[in-house]
Amino acid sequence: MLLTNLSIATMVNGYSLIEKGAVLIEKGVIKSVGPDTPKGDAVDCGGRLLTPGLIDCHTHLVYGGNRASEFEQRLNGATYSDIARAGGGIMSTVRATRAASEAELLESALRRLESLLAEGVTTIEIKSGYGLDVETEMKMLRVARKLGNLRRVDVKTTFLGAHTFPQEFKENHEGYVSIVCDQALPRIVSENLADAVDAFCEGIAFSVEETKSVFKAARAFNLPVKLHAEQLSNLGGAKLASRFNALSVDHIEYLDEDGVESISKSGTVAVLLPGAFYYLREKQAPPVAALRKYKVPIAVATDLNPGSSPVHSLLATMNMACVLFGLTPEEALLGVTANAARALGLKDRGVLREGYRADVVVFDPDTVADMATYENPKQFPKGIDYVLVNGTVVIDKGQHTGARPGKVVYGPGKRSRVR
Ligand code: DI6
Ligand code: FE
Repeated sequence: MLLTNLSIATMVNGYSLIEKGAVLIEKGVIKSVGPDTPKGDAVDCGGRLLTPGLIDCHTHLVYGGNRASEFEQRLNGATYSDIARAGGGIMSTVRATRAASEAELLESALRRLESLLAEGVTTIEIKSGYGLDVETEMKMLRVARKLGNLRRVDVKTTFLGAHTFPQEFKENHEGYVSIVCDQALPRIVSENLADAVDAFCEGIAFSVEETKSVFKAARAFNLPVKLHAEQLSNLGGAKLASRFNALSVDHIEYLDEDGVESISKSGTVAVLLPGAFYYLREKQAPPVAALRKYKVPIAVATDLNPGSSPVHSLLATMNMACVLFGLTPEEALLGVTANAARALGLKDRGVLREGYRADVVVFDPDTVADMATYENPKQFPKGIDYVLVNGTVVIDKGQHTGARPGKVVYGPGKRSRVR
């Protein structure tokens, strides 16, 4: 397949654009990217923008219940931490997720996933962390894996058993850390349910020492680690993460320059989550100037979750990263492509270059600034003309093609059917 007459954001060595380019795809892989050379058998893309498939590298897409009442409580003066300490917050979603069947979790997660896919997301990371017991954590991870079989999207899963301490272990932290490390993790590894391990290092969740135990256990199983760090306060989680060569530290509103310097040395990606900053009405923005100064790769993700970021749009999130954190549109695009791939440890995608996966998006907006402006797109859905995943066309002229793995039928006039 040859796509021609394109403006190509290759993202090779940072943001770079080929003004009039073409890309050749063969067997799911990019064969060549370069200047346009007119040929008969090509798809003329009318000068549109071609980017790597978008990567949402931090989500909590699988969960039960809803937390709208907490949004209301915060608007009446309660803080996110107050609500968590009173047994709401993450624990409220834990109760709903434990009560939900696997089929129910799958159904609700699919709806959220669809809205991301319609924007050109081709790889998504999904965390557990609303089970906080072995069975429910595994249930969440199985659902996440299944989503990748039901739709043309590559799903990477992350075990977040260390999201917070469940009610029954409030007074016995050691006991819960042991469940995470000695019971949940070995079973999750033996069933190949997780690609990485994450923790929430915060006053209302895991201390630095407790996080360290989880990281040690993860590394013993050869799983890479990531960390929710410095979201509400500066505990030094990012520094710990850098000592474990973490793939990423996420949120980092309260990260100081010292912390930025340490993650710059370990090659750890800074994942910014403007949806949570926006939704929780936070005041302290992440240290973007220091991240630039130390050349830390910056990624941007939705953090899609019911409590702090019920945001189902990666394009809107790019816009928030620009408006709230001052990223340029080019930085925002890097954040959902090349740097997002890095935050997941993926070396075969995120840039358009020979030998890489043919995950690409042709946008109706013609420039990166158009994308980040999030202006009303001309095409349905969401300004996407074409999406290719691994070389297979999954959106064609804005419409799903019905190219689905497995037994799910989806397309114009058809209802999706989940098995
Ligand atoms: N920080 C977050 O933004 C998510 N987890 C975390 O540690 C959301 C957690 C929630 O409120 O459900
Ligand atoms: Fe999160």
